[in-house]
Amino acid sequence: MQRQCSIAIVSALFVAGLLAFPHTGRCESFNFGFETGDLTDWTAEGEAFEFQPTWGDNPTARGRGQASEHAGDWWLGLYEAYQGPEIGEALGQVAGAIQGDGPQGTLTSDDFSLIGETMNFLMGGGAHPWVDDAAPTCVNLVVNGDVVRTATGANTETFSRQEWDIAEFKGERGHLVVVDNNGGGWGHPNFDDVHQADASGTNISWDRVLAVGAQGKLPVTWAHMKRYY
Ligand SMILES: [Ca+2]
Ligand SMILES: [Ca+2]
Repeated sequence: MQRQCSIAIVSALFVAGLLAFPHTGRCESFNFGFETGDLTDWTAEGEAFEFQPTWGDNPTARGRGQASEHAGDWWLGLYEAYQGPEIGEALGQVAGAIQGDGPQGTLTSDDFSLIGETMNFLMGGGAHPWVDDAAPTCVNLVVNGDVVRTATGANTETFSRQEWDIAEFKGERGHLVVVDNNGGGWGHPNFDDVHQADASGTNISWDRVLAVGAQGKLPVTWAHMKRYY
């Protein structure tokens, strides 16, 4: 009887846990470096992302003299219009093809939990800041509807890694927005390979980030509940 009662209590707690943490238990990933070859986990508005992500060192392929130095095979390079030897060439694209600075738009990531001390990423392209430029090219971190961090390139196609201190947002949810509001000179951002890192500077796996539910707590799983059984 006692055992049946324990089972009933544990079952009730487990169901309650699932209801409280509806996003838990899923096998998720986040397209942090665009290595899916598409914009999975991101939502595009406008025309700027029609040919994204781009594949390989397309600036070198077009003779720009500024190697991209991206991570993996794929990255956001909003001047480019080459989606690689499979997807791109099936669409009639050739290596070195461009869309130029004209197109504009935004790309917004899915929400995720902020659990790190810092966030780091590869940033390139134009140096038009979110603040004080009517036509920004940048990447923003948005928390509770506010742009709390922002970064631009340095007017070069070549990536360099940048880092934000995000410790004060621990336990909050946020998302990234890649902004191209500029159709003129250096009117495009480049972006790739974003991570949160712990106090030692070690990147936190996205699997671990995604295991933290929308309420900012670790998910309740059957393994957790069995401790009470
Ligand atoms: Ca990449
Ligand atoms: Ca543009």
